[in-house]
Amino acid sequence: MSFSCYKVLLFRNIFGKTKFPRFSVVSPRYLSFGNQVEQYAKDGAVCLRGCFSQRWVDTVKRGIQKVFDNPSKYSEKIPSDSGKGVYFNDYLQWRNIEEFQEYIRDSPAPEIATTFLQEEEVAFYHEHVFIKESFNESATPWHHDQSYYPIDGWQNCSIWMPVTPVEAKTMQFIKGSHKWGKWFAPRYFETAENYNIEKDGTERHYETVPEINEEQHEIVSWQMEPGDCLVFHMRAVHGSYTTNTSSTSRQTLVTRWLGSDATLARRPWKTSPPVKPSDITFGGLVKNSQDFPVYSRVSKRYVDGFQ
Ligand SMILES: O=C(O)CCC(=O)C(=O)O
Repeated sequence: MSFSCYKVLLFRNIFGKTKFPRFSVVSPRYLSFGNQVEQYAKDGAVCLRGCFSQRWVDTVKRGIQKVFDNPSKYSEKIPSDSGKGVYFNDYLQWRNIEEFQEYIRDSPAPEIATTFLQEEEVAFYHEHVFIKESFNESATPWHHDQSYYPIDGWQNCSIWMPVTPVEAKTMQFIKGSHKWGKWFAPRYFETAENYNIEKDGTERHYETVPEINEEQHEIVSWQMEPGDCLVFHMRAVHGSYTTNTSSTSRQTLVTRWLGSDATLARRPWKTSPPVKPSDITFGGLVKNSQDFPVYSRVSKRYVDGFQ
């Protein structure tokens, strides 16, 4: 565990759990990750070691189990060709899952997001659960995330936090791909096909993700333990073509965070998640919507909270 992360956990442990609802008054004051903030800006993805204590691993694991036992209408269970296990994902359940609310509010996650985005405030966008059962070989096709979302703007990140050990080459990133200046069409995880353009009229051109290979691209990935996390940009190209060869399911909670320039954007397809805030118009700043809790690094709490 890095010294900086240790300080965060110590601070949390002294004060323990804060009461829900509404705002946490307890936050890490000394979060610093040395040159990893610059590395994130340059590479678009970093792995942070030991940032989440066992409390958060256990809390999130309970929440993930609840989601798996009671999936939403948005959930997907992708079978593998060999019939071994499923590749499950679901999102937008955080308002129903108190463990996720606790994690979003009281864990180091919002402070990590503000630190890596170098922002005073971040809006919590949504959460996403991924479970890849043992020996499932379903691929996560190379993609970047932002074109799935009705969100424009550069200041954003996802925090991918596994609650089980993760084998090397699981989540693979192409270094610096967030800065390619390209937008790629979203792809269905089940078929790897691009989303269909349903309504055009947007000025942006969305390309098909090119063939990715180690000769032409610098690919990074990390073996991880529960409590480690990845922070990655929503334009960073990533994927996974490896089978989960471990005897346990790989289980991850991803939280998505937006900074000061995030605006509501039109996409020529049904976005994923397929919901938009009703209180801002296209081009409007996301942080002005009541739908997204806003965390302040200055106040060390959510200043525009959970409803
Ligand atoms: O965890 C996975 O299997 C895929 C995650 C992913 O692609 C994402 O969080 O954007």
